[in-house]
Amino acid sequence: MTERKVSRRDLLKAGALGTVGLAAGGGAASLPALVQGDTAQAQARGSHHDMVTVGQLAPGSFDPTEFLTRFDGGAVSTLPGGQTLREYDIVAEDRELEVAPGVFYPAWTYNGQVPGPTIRCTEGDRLRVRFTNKGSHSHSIHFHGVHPSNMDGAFEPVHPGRSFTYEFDAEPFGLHLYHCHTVPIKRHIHKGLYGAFIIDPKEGRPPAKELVMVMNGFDTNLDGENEVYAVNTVAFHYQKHPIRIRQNELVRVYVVNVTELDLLNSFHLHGNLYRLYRTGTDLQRYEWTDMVALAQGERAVLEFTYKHPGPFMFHAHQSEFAELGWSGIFLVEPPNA
Ligand SMILES: [Cu+2]
Repeated sequence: MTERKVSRRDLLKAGALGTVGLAAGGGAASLPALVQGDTAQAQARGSHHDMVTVGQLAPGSFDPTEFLTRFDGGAVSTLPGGQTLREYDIVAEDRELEVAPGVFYPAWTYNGQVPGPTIRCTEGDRLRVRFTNKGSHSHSIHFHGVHPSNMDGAFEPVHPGRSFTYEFDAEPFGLHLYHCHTVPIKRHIHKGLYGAFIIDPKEGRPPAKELVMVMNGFDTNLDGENEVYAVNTVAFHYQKHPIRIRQNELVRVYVVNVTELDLLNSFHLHGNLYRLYRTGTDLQRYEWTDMVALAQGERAVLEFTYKHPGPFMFHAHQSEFAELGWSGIFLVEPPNA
């Protein structure tokens, strides 16, 4: 596969065009044509009311739309005594990712994807995670949450060709994450070894359309700063492929920030406010806002319903991140549409 190095400035230009907005009153039908890479051409063609993005990924690439709603409950059985057992197989392997059309990143992955699978269970379940390292470097899995020291993944790197089984009870309920904890950690996380880890409360949460968004970034030219920002890896994916939701439908977004090389990331919603449940560990107390800033490792459960139909943006409120790919659209459709 060819690797095209893209400077921060090149993508910034493409991205800025990508975020100038939608035609007034536009729905999915009026989402404008895509322009392949060439920003001069885009500028010539685009009026201020066109949304322009930068081409398509190769067929068969990781699909962020599918990832949004794909939860992995593992292989479920019941232990003597009645406790639910969930078993997972997680394999670390090196794989090249297409993080924007024509822009490739040599990633380290869990199960061949970045983010890794969204692990989901209920508080009190027993988790058994068989980790096999088929990558080129030593790795581990460090889960956030409560568990014994020897299951923490911090002190015993799993060398290439070796495996290790992590086993612990899932607690407390909330939105957590998992990631490699092998030194240098900055490199191992930035390379792509992370995923969301949801522990549901025993009583559950109210029914909703549920979405997982992992905020990440990629230093594609190895200059020590990110050239590409996204939720779920692919720059501008949800701007090109808006997330369809219903007017008055309850939407719950599990947002995890794993962005490396920047101190903060953020989530801003247009035309609405959300209930912000930090770490998802409290079902009662929330903040009513349209903006949250999260450091690496911080996460939050966001809940909202849209009063008005139409396209609404969501994006990092670091404008630079938004212009480099971390920008998307909710397309709110009337209930009878
Ligand atoms: Cu690692």
